Amino acid sequence: MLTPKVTATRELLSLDGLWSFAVDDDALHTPWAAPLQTELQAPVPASYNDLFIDQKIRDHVGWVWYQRTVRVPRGWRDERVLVRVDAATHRGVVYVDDRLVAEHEGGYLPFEADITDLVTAGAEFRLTIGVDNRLTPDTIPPGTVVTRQDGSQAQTYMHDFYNYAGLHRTVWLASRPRVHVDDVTVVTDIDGETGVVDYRVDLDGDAEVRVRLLDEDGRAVASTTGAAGSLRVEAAHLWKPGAAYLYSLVVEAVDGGVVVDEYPVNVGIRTVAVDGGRFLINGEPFHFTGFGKHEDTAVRGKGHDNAYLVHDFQLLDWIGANSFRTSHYPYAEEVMDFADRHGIVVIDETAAVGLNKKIGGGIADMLGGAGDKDFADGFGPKMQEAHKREIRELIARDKNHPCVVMWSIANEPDTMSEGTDTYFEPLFALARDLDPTRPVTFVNVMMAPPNVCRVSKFADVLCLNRYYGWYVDGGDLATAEAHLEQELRGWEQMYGKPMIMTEYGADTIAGYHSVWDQPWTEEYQAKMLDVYHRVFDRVETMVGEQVWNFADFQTSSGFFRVDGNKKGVFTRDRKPKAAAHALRARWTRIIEN
Ligand code: GCB
Repeated sequence: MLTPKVTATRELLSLDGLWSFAVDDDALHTPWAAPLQTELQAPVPASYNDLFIDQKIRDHVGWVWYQRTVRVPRGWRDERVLVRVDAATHRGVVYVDDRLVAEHEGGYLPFEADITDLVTAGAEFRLTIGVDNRLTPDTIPPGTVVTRQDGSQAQTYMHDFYNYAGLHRTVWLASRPRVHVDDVTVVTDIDGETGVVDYRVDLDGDAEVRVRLLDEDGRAVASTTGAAGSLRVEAAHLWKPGAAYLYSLVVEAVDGGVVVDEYPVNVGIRTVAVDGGRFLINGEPFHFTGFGKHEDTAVRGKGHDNAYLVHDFQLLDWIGANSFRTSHYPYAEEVMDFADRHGIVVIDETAAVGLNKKIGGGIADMLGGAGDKDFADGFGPKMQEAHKREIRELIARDKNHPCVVMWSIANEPDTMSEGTDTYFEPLFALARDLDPTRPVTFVNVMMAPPNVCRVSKFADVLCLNRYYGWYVDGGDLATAEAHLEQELRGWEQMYGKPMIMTEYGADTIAGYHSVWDQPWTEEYQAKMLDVYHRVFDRVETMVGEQVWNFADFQTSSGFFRVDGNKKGVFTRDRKPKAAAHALRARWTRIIEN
């Protein structure tokens, strides 16, 4: 499914703004059938949880409803009309007047419906979107709805971020020609000084395909015809980390000499490869610096916000981060486009987080936490189906982004237990089948060291989350350093694959200080990261370091989280803690070399 765009043949209307909003309760029967009876309005995009001073809304389990009227532009008489929802977390249904037009599961990926036959150019219709925030043992991510003493329902889950819900990204009304470009796939290669751009176009309807590749000045540097082919660009500008260059592949569907559809795709010419213990971009060893992030800000929760997008990337640049991981779900397409444009490297992760009944709220089960101990259906065929769908939809959405250098199919799943290898093997195969050009990985949990993990053998790159000096050896940095080095050497010896530390960090209260090795202080966070860096510098196959986390973020409540997770190097409102300055000194040195 192509991202909606305005082109010579396509128009687009953002439906963002204030919508009528209601929480589903017994009184609300068919909320789509009539104007929503409610006093509330909610902004799109935003999570609804933190908007209202109402605990019931914040903790609501189940459906909520968004509604507005939409007028179809009068000029769209001869066009197909689509509604596109960039994200409905975690399940969405769309009604045009009283007709159901789309249903979708998976809270972080888009879906659309062709509503041409139900609407009239120039006229209004009622658009109602239902969003269900429930997670079950079969969903990705998984969770369990439990019934409290008073009979009300509560959502529990194993992952360590708040279960924000709602319409987190833009809702679009889009026009599309009847005969149109349905999909475009681009794969690039480098042949000496020449850039190679292989493309494939899927059309809906009969037409000829014409493509031309424009450089950043809009000059055509190559062109050809046909639904699939290869373009060669002499003296190509490569897409490089920190120095992006984007060509535009303009695809045209031509019928009887008339361009009936036009669709452009940004193309960064670059290669990605794993070679022994090295990770190569354009044939050169690449060392990842950066973070695991979250889509998370005060009040709007997981709602996409372009101001934070720009500011976060400014901070990444300032601190010397050349990469991030979309922990723990696919991010808004605006983020991916921005990373393409600004040369930031992305490890693109599915929403498969918390597939681990030995973890509660991100923490090993020994601490109690919110973990669901009866997660008996975990790793069943239903979950595997959902997991496959997440991989398919993620790769379909993001396959053309040069910033994406690797797929991460899960974060910290149980890979210790019997059967987890048979669960994961087909998922790796699927990802490789869908995209043979990028390495595929998953993120390994501390409970599954090299001799225990049953799944690392399938990964092209070892991505490890480690908390020596925090959950283990807390406050004892000397022992943490020894344990960390011992484990990394174990991985190196057993696999020899490139390794990235995809999480390491310490909860830190901004403004809390000590001259001692005192967990939660700014000094301790900086010192602990230093310990890791010393070890990384001694281990040859370490090809990356992504601190947990870019910024403080909200989690479910519990005695182990004080207003959320405080492992941010920046506060939730993006103020630097002391560690930010230390990281900046190290990373600017690394990326300049
Ligand atoms: C992890 C998880 C991450 C948590 C983090 C923590 O291993 O991957 O989601 O937030 O630990 O801070 O505990």
